[in-house]
Amino acid sequence: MSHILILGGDGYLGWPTAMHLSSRGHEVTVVDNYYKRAICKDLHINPLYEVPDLSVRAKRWHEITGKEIKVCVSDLTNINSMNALFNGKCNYDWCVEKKYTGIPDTIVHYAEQPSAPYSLMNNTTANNTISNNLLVTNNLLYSVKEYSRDSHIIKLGTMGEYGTPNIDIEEGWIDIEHNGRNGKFLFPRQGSSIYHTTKVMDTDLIWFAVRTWELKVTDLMQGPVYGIETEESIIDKDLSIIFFYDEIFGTILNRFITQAIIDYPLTVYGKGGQTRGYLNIKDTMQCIEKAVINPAKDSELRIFNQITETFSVNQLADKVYNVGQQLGFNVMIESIENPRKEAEEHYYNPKYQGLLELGVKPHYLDDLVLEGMFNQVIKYRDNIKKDIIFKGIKWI
Ligand code: USQ
Repeated sequence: MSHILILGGDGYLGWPTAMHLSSRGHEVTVVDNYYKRAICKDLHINPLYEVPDLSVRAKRWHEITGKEIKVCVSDLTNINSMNALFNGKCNYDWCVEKKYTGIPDTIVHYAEQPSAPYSLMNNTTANNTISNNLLVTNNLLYSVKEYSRDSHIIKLGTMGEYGTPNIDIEEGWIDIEHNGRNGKFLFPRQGSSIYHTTKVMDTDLIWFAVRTWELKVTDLMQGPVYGIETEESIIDKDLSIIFFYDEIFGTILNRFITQAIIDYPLTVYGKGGQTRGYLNIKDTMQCIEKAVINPAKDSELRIFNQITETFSVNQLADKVYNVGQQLGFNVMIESIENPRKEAEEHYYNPKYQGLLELGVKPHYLDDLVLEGMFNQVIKYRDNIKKDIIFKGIKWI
């Protein structure tokens, strides 16, 4: 079993990943600076229900399972804070035994500002996104180079790094023949927001570190995630996943379900032909676990496309409409002017074999999954704030 650091352990994916890996016997430490909570406070964004801070959640996890998830609240844009995770100088905010667990075998890096709309609100939010995301990634690479070269870094990238090219999307790399010669290169990247562009720059930093310092990294190009529960989150209310439905932090399917419940027309941006690769949050858990137990090789930048199926916005809206109507909701669909700059009709054919070959068994999006989401979200109907669903943050 390994010792795993999860950077960004407070988020939509971080906390469920911590529980998932802890329940499988790994020794887990979560680190976060509550940056996303601070943005939410500033912008008056509420999740569907409040979730306790990491120390409370880790304590509850320990009470229920007897397992420990160590908690460290720390700003990793500061290199001393990052180094402290590797040199034993870290101050834990919660743990059973104040004993340093040693060099991590694996680091899961989620510690980034994840919202494309936030990154395009104004120059300050763009700069915040760039500085937070790139500094954390660069600091991590430096700390691993300094203290822990054998650790496996699992970095959360995004399918949005590729954009929507008019050719098939490979898993990270492409063979190019040019003027009679051949070479293998990172697949061309063209981020569709400042946020997505920071992910592209992360990939370049990582590739530099792999080539130069011989680190081993798995970069996961993940699509928009949906879902409200995992195997572990349902054990107790205090272990719930933080769930957003607002324009800034909510991903499309989570938003559509919430909108359908309160008779808010589903906000299809433009023509609705925008196609992306999606996955259930339960599959994010599986993908990370598979990457942990099957690490990249020394000096390898291994890239997987972390999706299980593709849908257009219109297809998602139709699915939510059909299931919502069957459940007695008055679901409406409205095409509104697209606040984003993106292709609304385009070719999209990504490959996503790698994680399936490692043994991930997808939970596909069927009516039962949608019904389950409706049944969960409706419990919090009275908490839903209409005014945060759509503000129309414009790309241009
Ligand atoms: N969309 C609508 N209506 C809405 C919300 C979204 O039509 O009310 C459309 C968007 O225009 C876009 C698609 O749905 O074409 C997906 O949007 P999204 O908000 O679910 O996802 P996105 O902004 O791309 O970002 C999310 C996560 C991000 C992650 C990314 C994966 O917030 O952290 O990296 O999904 S990907 O999209 O593959 O880059």
